[in-house]
Amino acid sequence: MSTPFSTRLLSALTAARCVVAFTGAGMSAESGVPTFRGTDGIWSKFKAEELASMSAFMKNPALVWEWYAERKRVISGIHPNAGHLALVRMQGLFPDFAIVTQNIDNLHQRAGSTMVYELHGNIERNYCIKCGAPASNDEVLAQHGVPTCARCGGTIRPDVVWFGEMLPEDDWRHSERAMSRADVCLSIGTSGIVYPAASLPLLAKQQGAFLAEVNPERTPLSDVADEVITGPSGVILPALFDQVAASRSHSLQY
Ligand code: BV8
Ligand code: ZN
Repeated sequence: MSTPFSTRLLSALTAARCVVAFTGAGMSAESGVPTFRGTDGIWSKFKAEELASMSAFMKNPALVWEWYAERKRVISGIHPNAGHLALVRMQGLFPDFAIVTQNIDNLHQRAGSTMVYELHGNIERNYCIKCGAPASNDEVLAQHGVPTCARCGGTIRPDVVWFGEMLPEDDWRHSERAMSRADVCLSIGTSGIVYPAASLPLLAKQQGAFLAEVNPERTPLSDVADEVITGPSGVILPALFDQVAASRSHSLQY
């Protein structure tokens, strides 16, 4: 594919010490995971507050579990795509590289990325609301309806952040620090409307990072970004890796 990247982006990445990738559901679209707000988005069938909130869970735990069990089954049957793999290779190019993801699908880790901060939890983890005991997907999916804790009989929930819930403190702090020291922030496959996550690329930019967006559509972030790269991450990221790897090895020789 012809390079859609500006010299400004390529020189920022060639000179960069710290690069942070901020990813959303669009990162996994080419793996077959439906996004939240796109035309085929999951939310299009449901409204967020109907399912991804503690009040929805207390009101109708069976419906919420039906939705998560279905998503767990979808996610267990798919694989990281070329975009995930390109970010694994990018990690090897920079002395300081991190992924801050809103995704709960575990695909960055399955692709081989090791510096991953999960802002909204992980669908492969579950825990008992009463005693906090962790429960595996095998355990919860083996039970029909609302799974209960083997230790205390309490109700089990997915280990994800629901609307109105706090984000995990450690991951949040590490993400803020990474954004504050980033030379380049790549915002990939996110509509940028869920807060406080969506404030992170803005923080990076305020601290002086070059902010590039990878998305087939424009988002609220597009007007703030230094570079908007229009296209699917599974195609853009491998091409970007190739260009940056070549440019960085060239600059090391001279
Ligand atoms: C909190 C986990 C407070 C669960 C999720 C009004 C204004 C501002 C904020 C609020 C407000 N009202 C309420 C709030 C707060 C609320 C919020 O932001 N609501 C939004 C909807 C307005 N936030 C919260 O409640 C957060 N908590 O605020 O707590 C608090 C404070 C103190 C003390 C106690 C409490 C918690 C938010 C977390 C919710 N959990 N997920 C689950 O997944 O089941 S959010 C959910 O949305 C996912 O995590 C998802 O990642 C996230 C963001 O969506 P995106 O990832 O961006 O996905 P989306 O589909 O939207 O976009 C996909 C993009 O990809 C599109 O742009 C598309 O063009 C693009 N794309 C498509 N294909 C490709 C592609 N890109 C690249 N390549 C492709 N091939
Ligand atoms: Zn328990």
